[in-house]
Amino acid sequence: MADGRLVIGTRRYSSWSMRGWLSVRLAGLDVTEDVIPLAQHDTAMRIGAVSPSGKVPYLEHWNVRVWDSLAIAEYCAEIEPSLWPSDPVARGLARSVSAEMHAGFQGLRAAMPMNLGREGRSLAHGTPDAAISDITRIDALWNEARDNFGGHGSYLFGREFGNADAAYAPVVSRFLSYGVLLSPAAQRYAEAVRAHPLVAEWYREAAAEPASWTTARYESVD
Ligand SMILES: N[C@@H](CCC(=O)N[C@@H](CS)C(=O)NCC(=O)O)C(=O)O
Repeated sequence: MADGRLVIGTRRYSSWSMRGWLSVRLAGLDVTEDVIPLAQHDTAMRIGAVSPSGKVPYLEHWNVRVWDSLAIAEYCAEIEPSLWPSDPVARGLARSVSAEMHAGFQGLRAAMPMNLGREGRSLAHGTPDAAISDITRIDALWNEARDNFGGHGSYLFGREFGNADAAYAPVVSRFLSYGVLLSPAAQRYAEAVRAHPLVAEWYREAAAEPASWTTARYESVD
């Protein structure tokens, strides 16, 4: 019997679920995974029945209830501290860039929603300024983390894929599917994240979701 459950939304679309799932899997929690398809007639009712915020991801582990991807990341790091870098300066940056993702980049998120089933996307009316400035900032912060703490590893803080990489994995998917032009180091980082076994597993499971879970709300955007 599992130690709890993780409730997530449609893998194809749910960037917040992807972040929470990555942290949970990296921490090795033994939980079942319940998927609630997004944008269906009963989605709000089904999520509301389990998650106090009315949003996914939502985690129950032993007798602990945690919702919101950043809270889940912190909870997972209590169990597996290596999800944050051990060096306090690196850890400060890892927490900050994760919080920056969690609280911001609305321009990018609005212009380029995650859809793991669509590659080679383009924006019919060009990339809005707000998205361009988010892309510029993300490229810079990835380079700052990698230049200072990446060492010989492929990830933001070295060889281990941690909570900060989980926070940016859905951003990577947007950059790759829209063909966003990045600095060479940021492009290499994006490709390393996409190739990580857990990210690849999430993509595979997204591709295996029932066709009936696709919805015009997410498919009709550029
Ligand atoms: N700040 C939250 C955001 C969670 C969120 O917005 N989740 C979306 C799915 S990606 C959701 O549950 N939406 C409710 C719905 O679609 O009915 C987090 O970090 O977990």
